Parts: sequence; structure tokens; C-alpha cells
Amino acid sequence: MREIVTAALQMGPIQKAETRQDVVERMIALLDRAKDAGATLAVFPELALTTFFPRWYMEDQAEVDSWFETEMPSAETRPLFDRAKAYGIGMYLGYAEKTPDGHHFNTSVLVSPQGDIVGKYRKVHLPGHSEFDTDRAFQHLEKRYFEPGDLGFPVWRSQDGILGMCICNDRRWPETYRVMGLQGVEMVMLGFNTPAVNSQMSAEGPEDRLFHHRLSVQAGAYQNATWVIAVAKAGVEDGHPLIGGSLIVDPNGKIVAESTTEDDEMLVHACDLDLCNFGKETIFDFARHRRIEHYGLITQRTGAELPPV
Ligand code: CDV
Repeated sequence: MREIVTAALQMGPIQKAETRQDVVERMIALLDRAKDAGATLAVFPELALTTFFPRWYMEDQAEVDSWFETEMPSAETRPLFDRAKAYGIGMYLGYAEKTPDGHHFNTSVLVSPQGDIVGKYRKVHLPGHSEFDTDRAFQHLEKRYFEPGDLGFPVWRSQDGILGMCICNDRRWPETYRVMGLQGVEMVMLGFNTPAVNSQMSAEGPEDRLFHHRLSVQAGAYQNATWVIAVAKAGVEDGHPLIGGSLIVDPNGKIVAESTTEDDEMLVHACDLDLCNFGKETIFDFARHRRIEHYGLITQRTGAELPPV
């Protein structure tokens, strides 16, 4: 048995006016709970340090940059890193990254229980749009503020397992999980901020959003025989509701823990990585069963092209 006692640390809403210091205090309080529960891995949401700023249209680059981190840990996040290290808890942490040469990414890092950043991931699938869209009930400007990630979907050996990361919209794409599955991933961690209503179709409300979320995460887990830890930033941010539904999903695709609030909340589960072995050695033994000679279109074609009429 190779167990990682994993804490999914859902965060309630963060209002636009709240400071990183306020938020880090809340995150440390969640870490305290994770420590009490015996966790050695804590998973925080996407863009965990601020409100979900891509809902706001901005033209002033200085204002945009105020939502980004230029170093990690920073003065504001150092206390979180110090507490996690003191507790021997590794972390997944999502934040907006501005690189020294001026690139902007929606990023997560994997921190070891010893406090070192051992992995970095930059969100590949950026949803939304880049200009103000009057047809939407609210804006989702990730394509304006971020570049698509340039690091692919690596995995890392940590805590005696093979761990991978993705971010929010990535969870809806089977390619995300499969690329990590082909590297033997045993736990995929992801944070998300998912508006409770579709900005382009008001009939698609929270129940539909939760359904699509669970469907995607459970399928990714089952089809790659991996644990998936999906952690929300939830609740109402300045009038804009986000779904909760943080999940811990086992390698059979079954939900073993799900959040019940839209506030700061901890889910904890002892995730046995050896539970991945059966699926990886039988129905999803990729080496025996995949037929890559028929999968060429997946990398040759981006959008669908219809057959001739
Ligand atoms: N932060 C996100 O990537 N949100 C998207 C919304 C826009 C659909 C998501 O896939 O949840």
C-alpha cells in the first residue's frame, strides 16, 4: 500500500477587495486542519490567492499585472510555504504567474513536503475570449490575460507516487489525462473556478455545471486508472456565483469525497496509489490495448472537419 493522505482544501469566495494577506491567513487555517487530519498533501484551487479576476475587463496593463505573482514564494505567500514545510505537507497551489521576461500564465506548482517547488504546470486549455463580449451575461477573459501553457503535461515523482497537475478547463479534455496517463500518472491534482451559470446559455445552471464537472473528472480518473483531486474556489464573488463540488475520485472513477458547502472546507482521504495498478494492468493496460495507428487525427487536426456531403 502506498498511501498519500490527501486534503482537498476548497476555498470559499474571495472578493475583489480582499488582499493576498487575508487569503493566505485562510489558507494557513485550512493547512492547520489538514495537519490535524494527518494529511501530507494539500490541494488548493486555481488562482487561489485572489478573486477570479478574468471576469473583469481591464485595459490598463499595470492593473492586470497587479493580479499576478512575479515570484513564488513571495513575501505574502512565504508564511504558507513555511507552515506547510513545518507540517511536512506538500502542496498544489494555483496562481497567476508573470515571468521575468513578461509572459503571463495561469500556473500551478507542486511543492514537496520538504518545502521545495518540484513541479510547475501552466494551463494549456484557456477558455473564454480576449475582447469584451456584449453577448455574454458576464465576461471570462482568460484568453486576454494568459498565454497557453508552454510546459505540456509533465508528471513528477513525489511522496512515493507519480503525480501530475492540470487546471480547471483542462479537466474537460480527455487529452489532458491521457498524456499524463501515458507517463503512468497515479494522482492528478487540479484546481478550478467554474461559474455556476453558463455565460452564453442561462438555462445551463449549477446542476448542469456540476454534472459536467463530475462527468469529466470521473471519466478521466477511470480511463487512466488514476486518482483525481479536484478543488474548487466556490461561492459568490462580488455577485458572481462559482460552483463548489470539490471531489476526490478514485482510480475506478468513483467519488470517495465531495464538498457540501461553498465555503472554506476540507475533504480528506487516504489515497492508496496501489489501487491504480489493477486498471493499469488490465482494461487500461495501454501497451497492450491502445491502437495508435488509428489515433493520428488527434494530433494532426485541431477543429472538426466534416466529411464531404
Ligand atoms: N476557470 C475555468 O477554466 N473555467 C471554465 C469555465 C469557463 C467553463 C471551466 O471549464 O470550468
